[in-house]
Amino acid sequence: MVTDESSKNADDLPHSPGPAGGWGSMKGMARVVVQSNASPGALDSLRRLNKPKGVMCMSCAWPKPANYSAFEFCENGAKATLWELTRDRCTPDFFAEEGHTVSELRDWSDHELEKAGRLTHPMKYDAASDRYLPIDWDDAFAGIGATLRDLPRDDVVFYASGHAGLEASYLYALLARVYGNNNLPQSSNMCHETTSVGLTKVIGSPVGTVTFDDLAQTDCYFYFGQNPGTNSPRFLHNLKDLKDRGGKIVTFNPVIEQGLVSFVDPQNPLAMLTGKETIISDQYHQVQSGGDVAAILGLCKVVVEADDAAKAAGGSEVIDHAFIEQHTTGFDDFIACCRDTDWVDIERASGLTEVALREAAQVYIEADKTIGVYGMGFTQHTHGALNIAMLVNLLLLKGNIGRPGTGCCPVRGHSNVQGQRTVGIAEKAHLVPLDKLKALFDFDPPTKDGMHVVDAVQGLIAGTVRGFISLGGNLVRAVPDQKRMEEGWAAQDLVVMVSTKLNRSHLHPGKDAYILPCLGRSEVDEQATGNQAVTSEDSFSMINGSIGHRPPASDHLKSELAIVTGIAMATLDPNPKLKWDEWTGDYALVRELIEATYPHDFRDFNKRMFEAGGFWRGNPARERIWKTDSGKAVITTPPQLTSLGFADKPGRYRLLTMRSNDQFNTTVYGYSDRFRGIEGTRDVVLMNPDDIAEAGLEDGDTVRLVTDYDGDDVERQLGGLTLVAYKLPRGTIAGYYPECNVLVPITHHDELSKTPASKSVPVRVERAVETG
Ligand SMILES: Nc1nc2c(c(=O)[nH]1)N[C@H]1C(S)=C(S)[C@@H](COP(=O)(O)OP(=O)(O)OC[C@H]3O[C@@H](n4cnc5c(=O)[nH]c(N)nc54)[C@H](O)[C@@H]3O)O[C@H]1N2
Ligand SMILES: Nc1nc2c(c(=O)[nH]1)N[C@H]1C(S)=C(S)[C@@H](COP(=O)(O)OP(=O)(O)OC[C@H]3O[C@@H](n4cnc5c(=O)[nH]c(N)nc54)[C@H](O)[C@@H]3O)O[C@H]1N2
Ligand SMILES: [Mo]
Repeated sequence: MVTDESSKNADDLPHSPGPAGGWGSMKGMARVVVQSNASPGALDSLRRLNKPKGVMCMSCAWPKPANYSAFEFCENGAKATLWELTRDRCTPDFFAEEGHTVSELRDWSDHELEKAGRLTHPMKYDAASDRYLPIDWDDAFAGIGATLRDLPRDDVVFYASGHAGLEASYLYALLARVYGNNNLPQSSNMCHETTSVGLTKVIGSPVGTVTFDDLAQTDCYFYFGQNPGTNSPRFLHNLKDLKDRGGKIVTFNPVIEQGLVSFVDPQNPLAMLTGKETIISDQYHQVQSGGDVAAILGLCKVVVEADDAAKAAGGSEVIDHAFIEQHTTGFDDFIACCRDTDWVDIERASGLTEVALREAAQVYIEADKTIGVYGMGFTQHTHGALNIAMLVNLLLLKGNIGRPGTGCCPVRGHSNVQGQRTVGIAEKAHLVPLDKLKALFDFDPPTKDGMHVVDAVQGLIAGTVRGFISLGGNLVRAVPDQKRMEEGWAAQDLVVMVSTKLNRSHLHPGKDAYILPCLGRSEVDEQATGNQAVTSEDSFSMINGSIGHRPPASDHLKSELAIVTGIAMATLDPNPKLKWDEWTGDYALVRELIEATYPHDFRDFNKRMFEAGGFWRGNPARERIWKTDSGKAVITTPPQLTSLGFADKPGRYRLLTMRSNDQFNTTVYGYSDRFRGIEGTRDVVLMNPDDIAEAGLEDGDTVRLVTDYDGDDVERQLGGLTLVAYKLPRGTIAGYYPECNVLVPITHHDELSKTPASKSVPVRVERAVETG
């Protein structure tokens, strides 16, 4: 149903949770200082966050400004840091305790598991006692190496969560290739792979085109499906800056996210004392899940009309025709589609009214410079790449890419997720300069494409994946079809997890299972040539060095890089060009290798790594050089009006899985989602009150969700959820990730990139069967 209710001026919105930032964020931080049992020196680490020669935050990938302020961190960056610097320890004694067999630990919540503290010793699973027992590093490496040498090369997967630095990541990818495969899936396969594939298709760049300078110069943000208040809070400062300059923000999101409503800068004493909040979104449009294709088509339709009218009246054009002519293909077909598509269809598919979309389009028409922002609300759909192509269409119409103050801004997740791809963690062989690797290291790199996360999970379910190395992350909990995947995971010959904290992926051990505990980024990484720095790449393609200062959580930890080289030396045949030992002693040597492999991106790497704000790797699309097949930016005519892969039918809802303000992915810090007013539990389903009434249910009922997927006959359900009446568009419901992962079918993914469509899962809502 389309009502004007779905679109609001910010002044009309409920402010009940209070603005993002402000005292709420101070309280949130204070609470986590207590909850995380942070070490006394942890606050010193916060002071150093995101500053040159300091620690680059281990939370999100939002860039670090060159002109940093005294406190260059946010509430959630602080939480991530303090969570890493906890005094709690998960020691061999923990694993030996009564009630701590692996089977028993499976009953613990994600929060309880990580709360056990930092892992301190390498551990190996012992099936006889169903416990992890301590093991020496040398024995662990030898055991892992022996099994890896026995396994068929194609059956082993080298997964990475986007956290480890560029140096460890480069060597990890090298290890996989010398071992003999390109099975290098990464967390971005569940995240911004849609960007890597979809954006490349239309503008020839796998990454965003904006930098901080653009944020400082823009007039306007069109903001889709990203939640800065929780997932990239430092962005709120840039949004506020724009508002202070009189710019406009227009938001499209099914959920009213507080960070996009209002913000009090916690670093501004006057604002804190007076509680003066900045209204962030001038317009907030509650598009239905999957409805952005139609919404953006509506915006473009208005732009085309306005351009026609201006031309007829002899006024100046709205569309930048000179740019379109010189730089794009597909324009004529697309504007024909804009003209031909009826408003009733746009309204039905978006859930927004023509009036609301006209109001939004007017802001776009009037702004000289616009930036388009998006996150998981775009990428995690069956036709997620189409969402991205539509946003690019909108931007291209007015030449809003490759001009100062404009561009396309995907907001990345993990702090080094983008960089790991840059330095070779890639399952697609053509993305890697294999000839350079061959010349540098004197081996024949495999040329066959490796597995994506979705392929790996399917391989695990089918029993064809037999060995799994995991550089960070918690894949068992992060992927779709978690229940089915657990069995396949446990049937493997070898599972090796390089981790800082205990998680669910440790609790389904294969025949041989190892937990290899590593240093966190905030800790001193002492090697033969002294304390080592590591580097990472943020959402704006800026490369930053990071140096840990805290004493390690245990004397038995190794760095991620040292663990990678330890496995390599125990597994691979000797080769004088592979100097694993030397590289471990001096990470600067690894940076030289990265520079030799990617000379254009990493020129003078060791010299430039501590430049304030980082050094820029460059992006041709920003210079209007389009590395597409046609050499031009592609304007896409949408073949359909939603990004959904299924039809609506009575009783079928679109479930979007979301993050709370108290988690980092599968790491659950606590149970307070204060921006959404949900406290004390994560077992909830949010639903529009009219939908609740129509389904014959009541607010507060206990319900279960049942997947209603046409693609297979597998039964998927999740019970014990409390129904919460919530202001959502009709037909769209929301629940938390990772709890809802059992409901997501592994084959339900973006058609181009295979990114799981976790923001539109077809489900039914059923009242829980009364027992007793
Ligand atoms: N504190 C904290 N920070 C994090 C993370 C964390 O878990 N906690 N995770 C990190 C990672 S790996 C990532 S990828 C990012 C994730 O950051 P985001 O990209 O913000 O991801 P989500 O929180 O999953 O949800 C995105 C938003 O999309 C909206 N949405 C859902 N469906 C649709 C739709 O169809 N259309 C539109 N327009 N909007 C929709 C949701 O309501 C939500 O506001 O954050 C990173 N930073
Ligand atoms: N339904 C649904 N599913 C989703 C999503 C969604 O929105 N909805 N989001 C997807 C997204 S965007 C992503 S990125 C994935 C995330 O998937 P992953 O990246 O695999 O998972 P994380 O939860 O980030 O990993 C947490 C674990 O990382 C380890 N860790 C923490 N710090 C370090 C470190 O410094 N080094 C090492 N080696 N290990 C460390 C800890 O042991 C911790 O338990 O999940 C995806 N799954
Ligand atoms: Mo992510």
